[in-house]
Amino acid sequence: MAKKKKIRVEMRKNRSKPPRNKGWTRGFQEHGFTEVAPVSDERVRAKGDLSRKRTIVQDESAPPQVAGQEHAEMPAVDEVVCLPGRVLRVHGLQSVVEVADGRQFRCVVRRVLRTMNTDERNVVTTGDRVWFLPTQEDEGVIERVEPRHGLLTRASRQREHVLVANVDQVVIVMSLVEPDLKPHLIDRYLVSAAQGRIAPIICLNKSDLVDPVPYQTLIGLYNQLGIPALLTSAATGVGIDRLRHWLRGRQTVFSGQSGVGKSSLLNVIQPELALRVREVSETNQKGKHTTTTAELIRLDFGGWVVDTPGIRQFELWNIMPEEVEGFFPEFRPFVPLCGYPDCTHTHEDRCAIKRAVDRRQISASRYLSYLGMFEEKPMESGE
Ligand SMILES: Nc1nc2c(ncn2[C@@H]2O[C@H](COP(=O)(O)OP(=O)(O)O)[C@@H](O)[C@H]2O)c(=O)[nH]1
Ligand SMILES: [Mg+2]
Ligand SMILES: [Zn+2]
Repeated sequence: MAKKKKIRVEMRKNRSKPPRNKGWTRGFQEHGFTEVAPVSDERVRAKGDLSRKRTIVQDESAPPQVAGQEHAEMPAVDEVVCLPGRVLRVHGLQSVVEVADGRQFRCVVRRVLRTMNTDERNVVTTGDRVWFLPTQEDEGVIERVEPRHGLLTRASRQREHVLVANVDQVVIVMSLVEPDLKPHLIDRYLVSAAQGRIAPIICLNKSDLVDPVPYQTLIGLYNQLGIPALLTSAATGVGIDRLRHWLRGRQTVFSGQSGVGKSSLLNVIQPELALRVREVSETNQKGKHTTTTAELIRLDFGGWVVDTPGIRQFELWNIMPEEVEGFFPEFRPFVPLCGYPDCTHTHEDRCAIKRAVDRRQISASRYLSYLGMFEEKPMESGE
């Protein structure tokens, strides 16, 4: 979370700063003044105007632009009357916010915040840290959304949709079969995690249904890239202890196409979750239960998890073709060896990346993932 400072502010309508004499600090340095006279040429105001003050909470420094939010415009809040909390889930215009003592409030978002973003769904998202004004025992109005870090987003109808905010890591769940493993989809999820600054963990589930030995090569490939990858089974419990170990004390989002076993894994990790996972499910037309909204769930052994709904089409948000290369760290040593400084590693004849693929120094599967993303082909996740 960004550092906060508490400041005393003047409550006045006119927010323009009074003009200051900029020369006085220079005078201090040059002449060694021990005392600086009050700046005399500031406009004089009626005293009553300046004496009404209150404490507010603000970002200490201007935060970097983070996807899906315009922090600079976020209003300060009155911390005497507002409460800080965490958004557990969002239902349309209402969000459920939990405060430190565990109380939950149903909150709407102050209209001024809603108009700050063109994509209304992004104003408040699961995982957000907010300040809200309690209006009733269990109701309130969200006045401020804190700057986000660790975002999982997806492109949805030409807009960015933030699925969850303020998480440390993403467990990318893939099944070996039913549905079949799609290595290129793993690479897309990895790019998306890197974009949102979330550490990835790859979980290859349903390992009870096939011989898992042939998949060790793939696990080795990702481990070499510094990404933990493991085989799991929600049916037999394989890998669950390791997964639990990685989740302890952290904020984790489970991501992956529908049917790979995200909810099942969570239910094995913490059996009491069963009910709560079902709570956020809805029956679709086919009469099948699916998770429809992301919900933040507290783990008994410390930490939080978020189960996400399946994503129909995995489109990357806001990546220029020339930026794709940067998400493939194993390309880096070869890029300077390409024959052209602006080599795209696609059609060029003197391309060091292509040579490295031929020599198996770069995985052919990863290179194909690169090509797919470079050409910006959205990928069916086969839902
Ligand atoms: N054999 C086997 N089936 C699994 C495993 N994990 C999940 N399933 C089944 O796969 C289906 C989809 O699981 P679900 O948890 O709803 O997937 P989600 O859409 O990713 O949340 C269900 O029928 C589960 O029982 C596993 O490890 N092994
Ligand atoms: Mg599910
Ligand atoms: Zn090249």
